[in-house]
Amino acid sequence: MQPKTYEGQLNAAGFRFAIVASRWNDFISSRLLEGALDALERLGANVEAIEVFKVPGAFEIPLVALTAAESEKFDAVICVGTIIRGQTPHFEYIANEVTRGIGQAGLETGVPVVFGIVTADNVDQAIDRAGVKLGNKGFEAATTAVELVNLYKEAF
Ligand code: INI
Repeated sequence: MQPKTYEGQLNAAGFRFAIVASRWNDFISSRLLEGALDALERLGANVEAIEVFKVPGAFEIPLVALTAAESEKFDAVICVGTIIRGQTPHFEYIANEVTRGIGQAGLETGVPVVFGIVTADNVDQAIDRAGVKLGNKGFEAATTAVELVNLYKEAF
């Protein structure tokens, strides 16, 4: 049996993207933004079709992502940032809220809002996920966004 199956292509041409990027832990976060831009460029996005929104910390990402998704200016919103565990429960509060808020922005608007946030126990783990040992979460998030916009275009 071969049911009709949808799987988005990796072609960014003709689509518009917002990237919401936080500055906290900027030596890592800036690599995530570079990774996201690199993926979009490699997949054929036009630079004029990309807008970057920089915010202070990851906690500020969900509202800007929601507003960008509501604006009808973008086919997908890519969120990148870095949250590193400290000595206090602060990490859990921020990480939980950012994860929930990014998910909510997508569900409320019907626009793909993609999670490219590194949540790590320490700086080494974060660096590994920003282009060293374990890929680049920004690159992965942007690639996911491109796949999803193609899936939506084809399927719905
Ligand atoms: N913001 C981050 O993006 N990453 C962190 O690791 C972090 N820590 O550890 O505190 C962080 N805090 C700031 C927060 O996101 C807000 O910008 C701030 O609370 C103002 O709302």
